[in-house]
Amino acid sequence: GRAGVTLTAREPAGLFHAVQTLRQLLPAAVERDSRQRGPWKVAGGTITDTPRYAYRAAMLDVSRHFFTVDQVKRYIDQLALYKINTLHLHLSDDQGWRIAIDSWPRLAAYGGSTQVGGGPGGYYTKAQYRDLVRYATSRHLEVVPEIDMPGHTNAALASYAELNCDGVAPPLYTGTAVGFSSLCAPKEITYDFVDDVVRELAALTPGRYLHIGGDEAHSTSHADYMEFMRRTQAIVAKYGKTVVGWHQLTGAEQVKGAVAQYWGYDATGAAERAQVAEATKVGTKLILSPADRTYLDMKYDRNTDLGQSWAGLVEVDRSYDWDPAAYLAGAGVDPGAVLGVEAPLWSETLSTSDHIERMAFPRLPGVAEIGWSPQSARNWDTYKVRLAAQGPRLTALGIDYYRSPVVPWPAE
Ligand code: NGO
Repeated sequence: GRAGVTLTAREPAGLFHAVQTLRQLLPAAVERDSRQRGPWKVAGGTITDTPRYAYRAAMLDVSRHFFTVDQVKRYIDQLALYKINTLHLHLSDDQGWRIAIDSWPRLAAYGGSTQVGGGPGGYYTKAQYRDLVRYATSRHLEVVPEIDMPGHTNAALASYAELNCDGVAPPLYTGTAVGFSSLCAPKEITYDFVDDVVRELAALTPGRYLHIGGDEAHSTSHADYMEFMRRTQAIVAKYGKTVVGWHQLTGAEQVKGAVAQYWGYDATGAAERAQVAEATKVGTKLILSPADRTYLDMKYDRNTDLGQSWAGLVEVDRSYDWDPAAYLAGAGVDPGAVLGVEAPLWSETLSTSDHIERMAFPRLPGVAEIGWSPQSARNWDTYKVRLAAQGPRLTALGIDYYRSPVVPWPAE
């Protein structure tokens, strides 16, 4: 009406998301953190809105470089503004173990003591982690914790000699190579370790999902990988969580209800795509994170100072202009198998909030729209105009976004 705005929703999350829409209808100055002059008018009308996908996520790699609770909260606020409802935290990798585990205290105390480049690293105490989860929950984001296994485990292997097949702990690692580490699948203590870690992590997790990684296990034999993934999935199920794994999980038998996160790109071979499609036939669902579209750590163009380019250069239009329902249709994936989309941000080259924001913005709002809007309401030519209008809002929020030349930004 003339005097106010009425918001209604079926669930609290809907009201929260309606408020985010209302924020975007107000002038950009509302986003400043100092008092602004009114009056603030909102155009009259009715908006009926509902998301295309239930799973609309962003991932932050806090292992390669550690990010503090406050830095993660800052990112959560930015994600919530665009109705992202899931935060996947990549909590362990070769370079650092970032979550306190009481039964294996050296994981965080020693395994979390450094990061890429050799800086001091860090980890979350359980109290800090619970605070982070509470903060995310208050903004209607579900936290999906990931412990990447059996590869990407040098930080754990360095912390406990007995986890290594040869019983010798390797040194901590601060480089950026992948594929050189593996838990020891034939050793029984490996599953005591996995059970303890999963039990403690599940107890910290009100959400449904627990991500077990499973990518790039180049130092694990195929037989060992099969056995390790079989037993580890059973442990996750025992503690009441739904398994998520990178799509290499589809090379092993999947527990009922498992979710695979596809991170292939244009050069991914037909056999690999077919294996993922095959998995969906037995009920495995998919999260789509194609690296040449949604990887926020890919450089925008040749001149981007941060990031990597192994999946190509990912300008803002390329990142926006694809349809999750069609993406793997050629390989035989039914659109109904797709739970949603996720934009991962890997941190080999990123160590500050400014770095996060220059890579996430303005591509993140595009992934958020892919997750939210029906395909029929989406096209780059109209989107780029709407995205341009976000520029002053990002500025008001203090977000140092990439001024992509393909977006018609207004003069600020
Ligand atoms: C890959 C790899 C990660 C890297 C990332 C960098 C996955 C799932 N495993 O994505 O370890 O950090 O690329 O872009």
